[in-house]
Amino acid sequence: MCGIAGIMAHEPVNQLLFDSLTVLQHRGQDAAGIMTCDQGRFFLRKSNGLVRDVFRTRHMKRLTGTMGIGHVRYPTAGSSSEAESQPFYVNSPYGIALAHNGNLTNADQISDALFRTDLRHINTNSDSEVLLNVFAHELGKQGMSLSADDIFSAIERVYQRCQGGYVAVAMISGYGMVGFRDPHGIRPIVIGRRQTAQGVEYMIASESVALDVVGFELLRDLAPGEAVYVDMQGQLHSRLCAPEARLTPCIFEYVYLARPDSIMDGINIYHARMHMGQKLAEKIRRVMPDHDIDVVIPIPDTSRTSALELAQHLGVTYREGFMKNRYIGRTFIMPGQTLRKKSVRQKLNAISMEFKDKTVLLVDDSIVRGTTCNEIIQMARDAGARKVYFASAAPAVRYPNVYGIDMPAAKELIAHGRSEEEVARLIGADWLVYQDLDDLVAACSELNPSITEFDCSVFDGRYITGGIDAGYLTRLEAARNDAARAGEDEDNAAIDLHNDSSAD
Ligand code: PIN
Repeated sequence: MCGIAGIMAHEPVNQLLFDSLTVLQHRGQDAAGIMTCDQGRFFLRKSNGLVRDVFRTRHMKRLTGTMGIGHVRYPTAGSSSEAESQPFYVNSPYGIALAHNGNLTNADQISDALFRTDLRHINTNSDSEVLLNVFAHELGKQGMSLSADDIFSAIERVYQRCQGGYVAVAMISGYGMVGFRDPHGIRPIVIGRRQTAQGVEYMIASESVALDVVGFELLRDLAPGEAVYVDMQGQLHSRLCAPEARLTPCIFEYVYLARPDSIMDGINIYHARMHMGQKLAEKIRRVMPDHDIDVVIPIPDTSRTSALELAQHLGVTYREGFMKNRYIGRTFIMPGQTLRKKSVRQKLNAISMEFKDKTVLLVDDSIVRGTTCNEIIQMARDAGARKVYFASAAPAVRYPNVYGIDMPAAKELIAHGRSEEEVARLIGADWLVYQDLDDLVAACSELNPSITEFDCSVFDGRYITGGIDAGYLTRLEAARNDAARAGEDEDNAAIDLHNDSSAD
């Protein structure tokens, strides 16, 4: 999972991009980058680390220009080296920079064809570099100067060649800014505008919160298979570039990935999470009508919204039983299982009086590997709980994600091939309740009934794009294991071109 932003303005965009990447930081904390364009020249700063650490004043000063794109990364497939942080750049044709979120499921085949047929060299393991080179190659076929139609024709062919879930924002030197979204609309992307004294300005971003913080108003989500182009005069062009496009957004964005104050494909994330809590309460009433729950306690932060609604609908007290050290990163987002395990007790501490002699229902947004909830349940018992029940606002995560979320090998998912009772036993809960998938879908689609289908592959193993077989999943798993190893070895960087990586 990554975050992207692009701005075409009448004023310098460096600070605007910095601010929008900071508010997208939850989408990736591994690396950050900004590339701006000033009078046809590109300026780049990217490095491993948080936004606030990657960009120092001297880097910001060099990022001049009124057009720019930015990226925050969590590595999925590929390595976590600095050279593979984004944006990426190619110098032909025109000079193109691109920032990408998602995963191309046929990157290996494309990479091969790019080398053999298109005579393009890919210098990293990143599918984002593949996407950029396909885009560049297809643009190159359009001839000497580019019209909006030329750009859209190139993107039509990008959609034909690239499978998977992906969104991208790109800059073409001398021509403007482009945004596009895969024909299934799996990953999110929005466009916004701002009226200034000098004219209209446009911004493209992963989530609407990024528009909010820099004063852009949300125009809409990009449609699946759509492309938008803002030319150098600030004119917005758009076209549907995939004939068979159909919106099936990733449902996990609503469960956990997106910020609650974002609106994604017309669905308010906060509201969707409230609905998840209501539906879960209804299920608990159904399956355990004589429950003995004394108190509902959320596992901060994401689950608070659904836990509060759940408690209210169940008529049970809601209490904050865990305090979180806000200066520690999110557990889910840290690479490396050992690190993940170790950080739970550093991150959360129990308020004993809320647990003592009580039957508690702990609520989390999801159970992925099951390692943190295992620790947390033990903490609840140590704090004196009589019984510990556990509720997951999402159904059991049983299958890997291939569309850009770090949900690794099936065997690492605690619910893969296991019944709910087995999971309950493994995490040490006295009782476990998962959200039903139909209820999760309803919790979201009730807020935008025009969406009839979501990508629910992590729950049901149905990969909406097709083309995913056991062989692909095995290769992805191997790539992720390599990535984890590479992450531990910071010195493995490939030749890092064009980057202002001057020491801090
Ligand atoms: C944590 C959100 N959420 C907590 C992410 C843990 C799965 N995990 C997914 C639960 S926060 S595990 O709100 O951002 O702090 O099952 O893999 O152990």
